[in-house]
Amino acid sequence: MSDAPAKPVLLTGASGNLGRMLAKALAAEGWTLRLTDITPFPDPLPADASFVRADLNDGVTILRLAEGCGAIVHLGGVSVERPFEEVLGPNIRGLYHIYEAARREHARVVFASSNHSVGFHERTETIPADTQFLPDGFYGLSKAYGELMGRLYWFKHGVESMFIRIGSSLPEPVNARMLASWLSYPDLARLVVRCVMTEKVGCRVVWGASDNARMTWWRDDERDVLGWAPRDSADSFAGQLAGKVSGDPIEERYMGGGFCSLDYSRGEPPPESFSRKASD
Ligand code: 15L
Repeated sequence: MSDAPAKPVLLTGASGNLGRMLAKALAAEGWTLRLTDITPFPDPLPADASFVRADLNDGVTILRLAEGCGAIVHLGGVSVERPFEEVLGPNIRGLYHIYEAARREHARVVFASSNHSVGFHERTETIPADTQFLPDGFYGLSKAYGELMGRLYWFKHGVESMFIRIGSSLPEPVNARMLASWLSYPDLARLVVRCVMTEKVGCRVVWGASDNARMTWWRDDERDVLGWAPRDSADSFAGQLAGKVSGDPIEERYMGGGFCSLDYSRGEPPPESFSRKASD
């Protein structure tokens, strides 16, 4: 795909599904990787990779792990909706540790943001990357916070960030929603490569979805700066998945799907979308 970066790359959340996939894919590109996670790395270590078990709450260890790195690919932290107290440590304080490390090392951050930072936008909308954050839970809120943290560090300290608002990155889409939101593993790996290897990026957002015909939700991001375009598509799964819907009106109404209906206690949903009528 491309040359390897001159300096090592720190990959957090390395033991998760996306971390394991990226560790393998980036190592195959000849990258020198420092892998970290709070749980042990379950696979054989790829060539030129090391692994250190660490908690994102532990700022001193994060600083040490980032020493000499040119980029931090940050997938670590809570990756699903959880109670606030569980999200707080890894996703809020932990993110501060990542950005402090990036500031000290003059490293770029590639942040695994999420569609759940904007999950309460309606599926009938087509939103640009600079849309309002409408998080659909504490997890989505932590991703919005992460993007704002990146902006703070860019404007105040010149730390570069690429925010990838990942849709649904799984080996295959598994329901009708993912016919829109799916991001294939190879498309994600190629995107991360471009996020690290592109010479100057500043601080930008890219929607993380494959070339899906149903992907009418997200537009106008900054992929052109990276020279990235998705190559895969969920379309061939449409026959088997188009009818795979939840029956839950909240889940099916909003982009964030099941994260929106989780712990939903509003009663009647607002009659109009937030973008059209903010006061509802
Ligand atoms: C995410 O951000 C989650 O990490 C993942 O578990 C999926 O639920 C995905 O979003 C999604 O929206 O499908």
